[in-house]
Amino acid sequence: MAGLIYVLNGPNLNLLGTREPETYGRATLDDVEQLCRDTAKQHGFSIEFRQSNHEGELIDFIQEAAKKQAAGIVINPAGYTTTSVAILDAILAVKLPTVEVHISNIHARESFRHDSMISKAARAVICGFGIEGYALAISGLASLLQKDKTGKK
Ligand code: CA2
Repeated sequence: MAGLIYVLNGPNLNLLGTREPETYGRATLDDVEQLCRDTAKQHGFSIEFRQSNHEGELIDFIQEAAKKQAAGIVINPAGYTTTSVAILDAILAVKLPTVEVHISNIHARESFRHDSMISKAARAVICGFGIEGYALAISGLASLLQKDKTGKK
């Protein structure tokens, strides 16, 4: 295995597939986890998949990722996207390559969803592809990590 990727999910994402299917689709968080595991495996990575409704717990997960020497992080910060200086600081502190993912196209929605704190520390941002965005984020992160390793652009 090339390494470990932490996939982190913020508040209310445990409700995926049970509410608001017009915005977030019908797949459950278990389906997202399976998709992430399958995608990571194709690239030789394993994943640690977590969800929390609590800001501090998400920060603990980010610090744990660094402690476990994870290769990188994929995070859907959900409702903490535009407000959490603390999650931004955690990502800046651990310096792990981080890809931010959103199921919906946040830029086509209410303006309060547009300005992400987390994007300031992310290597890349994906939104609007539904849960497929998680697979794209993992593939993209695997490619970034490979390029970092070989020094190629
Ligand atoms: O599109 C995304 O992935 C979001 O990060 C989802 C967040 C929202 O606050 C962001 O602006 C965009 C909300 C997550 C709530 O998840 C639910 C899932 C199913 C049903 C209800 C909420």
